[in-house]
Amino acid sequence: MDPGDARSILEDERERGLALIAAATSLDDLERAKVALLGRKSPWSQVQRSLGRLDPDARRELGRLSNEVKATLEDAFDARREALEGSSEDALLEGDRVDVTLPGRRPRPGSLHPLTIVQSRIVDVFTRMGYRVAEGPEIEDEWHNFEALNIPPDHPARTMKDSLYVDVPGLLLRTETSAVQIRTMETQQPPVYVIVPGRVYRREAVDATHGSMFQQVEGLAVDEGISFADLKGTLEAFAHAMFGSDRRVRLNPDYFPFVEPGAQLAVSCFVCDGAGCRVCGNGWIELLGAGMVHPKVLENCGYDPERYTGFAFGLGIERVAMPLYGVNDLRLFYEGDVRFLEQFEGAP
Ligand code: 2NL
Repeated sequence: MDPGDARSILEDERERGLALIAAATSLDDLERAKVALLGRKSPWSQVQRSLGRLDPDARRELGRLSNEVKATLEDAFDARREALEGSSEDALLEGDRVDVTLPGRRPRPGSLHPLTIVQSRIVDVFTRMGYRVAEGPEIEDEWHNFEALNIPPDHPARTMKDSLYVDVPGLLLRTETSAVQIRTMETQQPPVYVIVPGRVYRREAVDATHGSMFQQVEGLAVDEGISFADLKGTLEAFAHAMFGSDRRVRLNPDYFPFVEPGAQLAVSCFVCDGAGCRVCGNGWIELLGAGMVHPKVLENCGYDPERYTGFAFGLGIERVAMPLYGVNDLRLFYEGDVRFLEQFEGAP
């Protein structure tokens, strides 16, 4: 290569290179410019390779120029890379920018589950009468769940068909919260006035009015001189507090092994006042089972049935909530559908 040509190529490349580097708008652009200017096939590399064939004076002079051009371009690359890196960071920051002046997105307020609302209303009615709240384990032994409640081993409620047993022999998911009242009586002397909310479990097919789990509130009063009239008066006061003071109540005979006598309490329908409608069917809403505590149950807990008497009752919260809110399918309470649940926002 002619030394004059080599010189002018190097000088051109310096100009072209500085312009190319300045025009690069991204780090990729810049990398491509570097290959074009100083890569193996670049004009600068061709001049570099031809230096060895020049005479010593020209080689020294052009060698110095070639190194100068390379150093100039590399400095320009480095400066441009720093500028581009800075601006890509700016772009990232810009993308993450938060406009603190925008109005906030208000989170949906949660609300109490309808069964929770009804449960606390029921419990409140009794705590205002002086009852204490008692709670206990959901996995029970056969003594507290059956034996102490006067449910003998051959009773149908005992079979696997109606109960859900766990893998430990003798333990099952409680079928009623009565076990908690048994535990209360075992550990304290009368007078006992307790209200017991909780989940109970049955081996039943799920349909509109039954589930394998339901929520119960049971009550127990044991003292000297408690009569069936106390049972009726207490439950009437409860019905009035839940459904309004115009309600009438009636007791029909019923059987539960842990009470004697046993009864079913119904309240006149608050929609049709006893005439019969969609909510109640025949004018009466069956609310709960109740009765005078069986003497054997008192005895099983170490109480003297000659001295103490008591009444007890048990209700499914769903049974109270359904007529109260006009819900006709129990499964709605357990599906977690927000369209159903949001209707109870702010419910009393
Ligand atoms: C119902 C009926 C009832 C009881 C529960 C009870 C508890 C003890 C002693 C005597 Cl420790 N009785 N509980 C009494 C009558 C009925 O429940 O249909 N529940 C959903």
